[in-house]
Amino acid sequence: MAKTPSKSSQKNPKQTQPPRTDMPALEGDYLTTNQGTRISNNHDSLKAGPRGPSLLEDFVLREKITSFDHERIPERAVHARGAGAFGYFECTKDMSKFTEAGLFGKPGKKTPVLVRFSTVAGSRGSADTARDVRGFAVKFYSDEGNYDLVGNNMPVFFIQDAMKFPDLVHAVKPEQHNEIPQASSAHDTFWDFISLMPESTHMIFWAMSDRAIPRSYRMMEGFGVHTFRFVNQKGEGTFVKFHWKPKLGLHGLVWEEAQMISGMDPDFHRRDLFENIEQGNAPEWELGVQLIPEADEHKYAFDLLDPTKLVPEELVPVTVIGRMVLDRNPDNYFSEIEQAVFHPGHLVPGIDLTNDPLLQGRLFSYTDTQITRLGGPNFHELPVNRPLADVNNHQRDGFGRHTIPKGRVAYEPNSIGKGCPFHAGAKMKSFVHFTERVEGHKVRARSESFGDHFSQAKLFYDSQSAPEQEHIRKAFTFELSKVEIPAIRQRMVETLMLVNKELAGAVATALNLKVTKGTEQPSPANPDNSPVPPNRATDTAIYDDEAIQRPKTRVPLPKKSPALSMVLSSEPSAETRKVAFIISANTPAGEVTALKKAIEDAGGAVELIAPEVGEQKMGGAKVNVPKALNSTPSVVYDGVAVFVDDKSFANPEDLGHALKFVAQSFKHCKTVAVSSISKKLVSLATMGLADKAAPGLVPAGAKPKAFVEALSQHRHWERAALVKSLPA
Ligand code: HDD
Repeated sequence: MAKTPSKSSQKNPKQTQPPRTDMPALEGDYLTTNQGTRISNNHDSLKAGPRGPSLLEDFVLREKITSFDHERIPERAVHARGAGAFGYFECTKDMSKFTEAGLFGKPGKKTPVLVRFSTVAGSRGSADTARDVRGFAVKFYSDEGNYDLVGNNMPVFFIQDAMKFPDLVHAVKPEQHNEIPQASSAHDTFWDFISLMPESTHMIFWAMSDRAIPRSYRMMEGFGVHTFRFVNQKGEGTFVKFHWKPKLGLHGLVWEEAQMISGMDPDFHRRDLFENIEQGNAPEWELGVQLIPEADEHKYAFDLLDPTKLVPEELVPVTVIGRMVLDRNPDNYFSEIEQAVFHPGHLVPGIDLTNDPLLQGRLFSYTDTQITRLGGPNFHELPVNRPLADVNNHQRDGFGRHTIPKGRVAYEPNSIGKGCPFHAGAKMKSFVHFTERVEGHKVRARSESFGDHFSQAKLFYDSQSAPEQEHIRKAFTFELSKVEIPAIRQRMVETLMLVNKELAGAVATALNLKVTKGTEQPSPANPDNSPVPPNRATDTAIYDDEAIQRPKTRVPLPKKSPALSMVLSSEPSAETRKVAFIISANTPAGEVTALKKAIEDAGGAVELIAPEVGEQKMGGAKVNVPKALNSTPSVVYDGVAVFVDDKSFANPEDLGHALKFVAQSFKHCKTVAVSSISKKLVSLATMGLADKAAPGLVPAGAKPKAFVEALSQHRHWERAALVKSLPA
């Protein structure tokens, strides 16, 4: 009689954490070859005489060098640079009305996760703080199989159709003739492409905003980008958009700071994530969903299937359904992060796809790329990729197979294996695709409902606070000033005209260009007759499928959406903020102790910096100093307290370092505390600008609380106008 599979959970009862194949630390063990043969000498190759030639028969040397030669695997074609951590997702709201996915079914239910954050354009060794989109990929090791939510820290994308992805990536990657620049979009080919692709306009505004230079991975949002579908047990669908909201709020760096960090601490984001998890500051996000009934598919002024559009929270609120905590660092980056495989097609029952043409193309790309990257089809057997749910099928062989299938049967149907494994019927929590009715003409074309490329860019820009708008203007100016071909700069300014004339005018002036009127010209790519500048690639075929019944009046966009602004949507907090204390032998120790306590009580951290590291005197106290002035830049801190004067240093170079540290902190709008001895030094460093009261400048004698309050503001953007003339 055939064995019936159990109806209960598919989870392998033995495992509650992502599976691992641990190699313990090798203490007390003998060195061996890969065959287990003990090695007598790991320093010298086998030679014919101590000064003679090495011998080919040295299998120990050859095995070691062969292994080394093949250590690197191809880096990811995009998102090569990244950092990851493990943790858990906890469901906080019963979503079973909308989805049968077990991980969203019961409040309190915990599911292990792996998250990998990344930049997109740079190579694996590139700097963390490049201006770029950040990948935000989450693998849920759910009882019903692995579910991957492979998103970004921006809710929209550059292009509408996967057909353009290789072009986009080739345009942003280093230019092919000289392989320059690394991890930067500030070059001709990128802006050439963008200026010819009106559909990229919305996303380019996000990419020029501070979202593209996050302070920390722990302080960014994540988005699923596409519209997905929840499917419940009755087979009913609901459109869903996913949002990750960080507990620490949304914060960016100053662009100049980001560039400096690229040189001074290229691992800034990886280090920040790793250190905070080690210190017990487990970063946390809420998972929110926007739910849209199937019946409302055509309700809005934009198309839900268009990945260059978001659904404003004013139209559809975000409902929080869970929280994610990252509390464990990888033990080995290569095994657990470099070999991790994410895929938008790794789905579980209850979560399904839509016909977004960008998503559809992704479904092919992610498996395909792993075959090159991980050398074959068995990447799911690597420990970090293995599901907790049982894997039972007749797939066999291939490079790097770990599983040892037993018995005679590798086919279905079979009788020799008692018919096992069986098909899982719909009631057995199997994946059943949402039964969407699909019909249409076979066309290589785009829906006319994808045609408005500017309204949401305008909404995004209009929703920003004044300093954020200024940062966007400066980012456009910076990037375009690196573009060598004048026609590209001109085309981009014309695009900006279609979003905001003032912004376009300011960028044009900064680039010494003339503002044209943004030629208003109807185009097939713009059925709504939104203005399109000339010289565009307007050869996208638009197909208006009359069978689609769209209501005559559709819900318009709001005028503003505060949720799109980082400044307007974040609460002040000093939690996990890092403050530098510059100290020396003549530092007033009492002031240090009081401020340190206040910062730590608020959840922040303090690091002492002095001319020398190690144990030393600070005022009357003895302290251990972890960081030296000559090797520690201001840009990796959120604020500074200056407990030194211009006479504190025996070596004039150290005075130079201290002056630079304070000047940069002040210029980058950070909180700066003056102590009873540092007024003159701070004045010298800031060219007298700090002599008067300034936002975020905490004067000598102020209560420690005042510093903490200022620190929790993140940056004091109001100071930007004052510090323009300070050199960096
Ligand atoms: Fe992609 C990796 C996110 C469009 C093809 N993508 C990759 C990663 C993230 C995203 C976070 C890194 C995952 C990791 O950490 O390992 N990609 C996105 C988002 C997109 C998007 C949010 C649009 C909404 N991607 C996209 C398209 C294609 C790809 C349209 C191709 C048609 N993406 C890939 C890839 C990568 C990848 C080449 C490189 C390495 C990998 O997959 O595993 O297949």
